[in-house]
Amino acid sequence: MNRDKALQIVKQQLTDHRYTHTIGVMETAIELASRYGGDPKKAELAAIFHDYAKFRPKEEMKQIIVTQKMDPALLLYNTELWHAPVGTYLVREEVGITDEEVLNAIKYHTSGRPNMTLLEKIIYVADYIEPGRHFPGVEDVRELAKNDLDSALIQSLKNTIVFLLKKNQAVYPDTMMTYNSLVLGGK
Ligand code: DGI
Ligand code: FE
Ligand code: FE
Ligand code: FE
Repeated sequence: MNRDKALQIVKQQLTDHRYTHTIGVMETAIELASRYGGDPKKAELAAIFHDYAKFRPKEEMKQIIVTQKMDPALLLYNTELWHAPVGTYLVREEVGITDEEVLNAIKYHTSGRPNMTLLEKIIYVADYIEPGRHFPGVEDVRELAKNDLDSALIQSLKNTIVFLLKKNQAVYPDTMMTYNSLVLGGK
């Protein structure tokens, strides 16, 4: 699918603000792909659709998690986690994307997972550092991403975990496992 067609499809699913974020993730992901030897076309496609399900009703997302037999623990944690795996399902069903690498990059863009592929890391980090992001610590991650994608990934996971802890929120186990596996050198 070409970029214009993909953007036209995703625009209908998003607010203007989230669409602008998506463009930022797309441009950043392509840049990271060229820097780290990733596939720029897959990075483009995964970035465009990464937040496809962001504004689906919670009830619909819950239904999909249950009927598609996704991790039931998702239902216990922050609902913000749901749009990533649900997005993968909807992008396959509604848009017809079948590339497993692209689908996995969408699926793991919020939580990460141990042993992430290069494409998954690119989308995770691009989502965190795209130019529209302004949270504390983002500039450090932008600097790290210029030289070392894994360091950028660890730092963004760490920031997210600390952010959740400060708000007294639970941390989804995959997020913790991703962080641990990177720190322990599993990559
Ligand atoms: O969809 P975006 O806002 O572009 O970004 P995202 O998909 O990375 O969503 C991250 C949000 O999810 C962030 O505000 C924190 C929240 N969240 C809640 N629980 C967890 C979590 N993020 C991670 N990584 N792990 C959690 O356990
Ligand atoms: Fe997201
Ligand atoms: Fe993210
Ligand atoms: Fe996003």
